[in-house]
Amino acid sequence: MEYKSYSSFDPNFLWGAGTSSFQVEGAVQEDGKGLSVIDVMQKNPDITDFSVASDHYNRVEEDVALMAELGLKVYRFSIAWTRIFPDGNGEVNEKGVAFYDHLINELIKHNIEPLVTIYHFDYPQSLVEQYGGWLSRKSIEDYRSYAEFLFKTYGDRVKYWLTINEQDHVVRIPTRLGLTGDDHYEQLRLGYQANHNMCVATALTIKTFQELGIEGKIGPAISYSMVHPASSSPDDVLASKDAMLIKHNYLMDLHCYGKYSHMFWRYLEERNFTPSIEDGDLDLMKQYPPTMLGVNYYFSEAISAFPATKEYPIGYQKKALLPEAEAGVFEVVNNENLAATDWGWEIDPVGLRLTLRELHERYNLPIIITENGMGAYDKLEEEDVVRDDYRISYLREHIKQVLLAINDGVNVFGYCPWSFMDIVSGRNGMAKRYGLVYVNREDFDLKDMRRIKKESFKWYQKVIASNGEDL
Ligand code: BGP
Repeated sequence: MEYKSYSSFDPNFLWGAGTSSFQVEGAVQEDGKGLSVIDVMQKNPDITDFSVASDHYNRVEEDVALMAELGLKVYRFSIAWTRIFPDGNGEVNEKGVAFYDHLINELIKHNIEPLVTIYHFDYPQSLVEQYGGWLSRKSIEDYRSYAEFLFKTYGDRVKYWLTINEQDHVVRIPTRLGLTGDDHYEQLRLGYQANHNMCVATALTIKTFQELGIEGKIGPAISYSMVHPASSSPDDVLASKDAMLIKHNYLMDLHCYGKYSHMFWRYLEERNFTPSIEDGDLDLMKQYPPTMLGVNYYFSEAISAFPATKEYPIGYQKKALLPEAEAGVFEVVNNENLAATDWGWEIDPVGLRLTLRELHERYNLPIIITENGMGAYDKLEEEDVVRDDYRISYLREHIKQVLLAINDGVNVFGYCPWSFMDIVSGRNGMAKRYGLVYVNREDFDLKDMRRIKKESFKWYQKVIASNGEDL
């Protein structure tokens, strides 16, 4: 029997790169833009705020020309909800609409596909003040009608739409829900209600997208870090399966099947985290599943059993950004087999192949990798040289695994390194650079913000020109 093996990428493979509105644009209150929870809640005196970021708002033509020089086939960016609707609903801000119209036209002019993230963490602060934001079911219609406005305004030129970026991060990082205080468990309880409302909003938005007859694909951009059992001990294997469910698959089961699995619902019940569900919610999700999937992959995690004890009773969570450990369920431990970045993220290209296979087997959707990259302390040397060979090696090894996953039968149609240019890291300021293009500013010194092509830019230019042959 003749087995087809893919020794190279499809000629139409979408080589891209990505950013997000709040991390790249700046101009947080210019031209009528309203405040988001990021502008209001995410204040960390040790790192820069997002008021200037990479000043992309004022440098669109220059930046898109650089994307064209790089040879991008697709550019992933997010639309700031409060540039379009400063209060999240109600009045439209025409200058905000015009900004994205101009960006999309510039991309089309350079034959670059726009890949739009409808909402990437920067939720309207006004909706939090009006009714508690995602905690209230009112959030569902406001999100759907915002998305509908975007479809009607840009749907003639935008074929790829990402509904919500990393919904699990929104749920687990209270400030992104506009929550204050430090009652971790109460915030989680509220978070799972917000999660349910976001899933209903996503399904209704996909319904609207289809009813409008918009050409193209739509789906969430999920964060997915592969997990490995820390040892072959059956308890560690069980813990790794539970971790996969609690960190990732609970959400994809809702988006794709409108289902709270028996184990996940029990997990929620045991902790009094169960959300209120209205008749028809789950059927809606089941009826309007995503037609594509954006996958954000950076690292894998080794998982060990974490038996509950008197000191750490069942359900105890080490207060962490994302579920890092929960007594009676699992704990993330170091993986001695892997090197890590300066921020301790374990570098695991094979984990990307495993992630793609897992998603293919469970959900069978076309996939575009919407984030994959290495944050590092890049150094600008004499004559504007940035020797980020570590980033070239990281991206090269992950791209190799994407082709292997395609050989395994996974439908991957694009790859977008994070990030096109240096941007403000959500939690680490300017120091944690991801860009293929260096932006000459520091956290507290704007310098001249000039753009400088890193060694990885020149390398990726060849990768794209050779359709992935010249790695
Ligand atoms: C993802 C977000 C991106 C970006 C990335 C890197 O969660 O979608 O916005 O922040 O993580 O994270 P960090 O900047 O914290 O290294």
